[in-house]
Amino acid sequence: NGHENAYENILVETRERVGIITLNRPRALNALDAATLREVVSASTALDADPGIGAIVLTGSEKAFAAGADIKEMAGRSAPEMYLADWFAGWDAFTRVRTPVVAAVSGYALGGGCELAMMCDLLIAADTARFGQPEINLGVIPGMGGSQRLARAVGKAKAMDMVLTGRHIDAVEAERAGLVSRVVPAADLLQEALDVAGTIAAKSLPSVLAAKEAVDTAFETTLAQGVHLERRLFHALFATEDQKEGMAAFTQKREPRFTHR
Ligand code: CO8
Repeated sequence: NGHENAYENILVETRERVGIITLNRPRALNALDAATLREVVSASTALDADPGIGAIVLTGSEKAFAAGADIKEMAGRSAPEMYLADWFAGWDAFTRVRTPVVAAVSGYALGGGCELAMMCDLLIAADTARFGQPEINLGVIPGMGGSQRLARAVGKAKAMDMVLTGRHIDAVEAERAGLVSRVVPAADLLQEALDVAGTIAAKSLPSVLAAKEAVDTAFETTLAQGVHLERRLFHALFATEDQKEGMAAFTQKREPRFTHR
């Protein structure tokens, strides 16, 4: 189906309606350099445009989801160079993917790795996962949205703790703090993520996209505006055959057969 293109730093495959992107730069613990950014954006955008894909899984290796932005690539650059290149702005395209993305995190998710995981819609962690924003140890701060998304995900107290000290947290602490939705044994991580993605991909796609848009809006606007948008999206879904089918199936006590999936 055309998604298994020759990328250098990622692997892409599809299983039924689920696309899988695997960060694959083992010699640098999946550090996110500019080439990897381009490939993740290209692969996720292509999967997003494919109506045969209903959910995407983003994962790394057992040892590292990603150990950060590529420090060696940035180390020698000047402020004007960083500013003129608008370093990291390319990741914004990844956050515009409308198809739900499930991050499956094993091992290190540090710096840009933690930030990339937080750009996904749902985080599932292996019990080996370690999350951190260690940029403070490099004389900088998070640059891929970490200070903002971590504060929204875990609140000010723990975000300040992590961003100011560079301390890593383990999977248990990450789940307790609300950063991840589930923790599973490392050996079960990919299967769990594929099950979650498969469950989402089996729903009616318009309702899935609307649901993601509605929840994302909660982090961008006031309560009244968010509730208003939700209600309008809810009304609009009554224009789909799948709303008729879903509600008919409920009253007839059978499984729905959705058309838009
Ligand atoms: N960038 C580039 N290369 C990396 C990175 C990285 N973020 N992380 C690991 N690598 C490389 C190592 O340099 C090493 O390469 P080599 O074999 O050529 O020396 C290889 O991956 C394996 O790593 P280690 O030998 O260090 O493996 P360990 O198991 O001993 O340690 C750690 C694993 C603890 C994850 C360790 O690699 C580490 O601390 N990595 C860096 C973590 C970090 O600080 N991440 C934040 C990066 S900064 C960021 O994401 C936001 C932008 C901030 C701007 C910074 C500007 C300078």
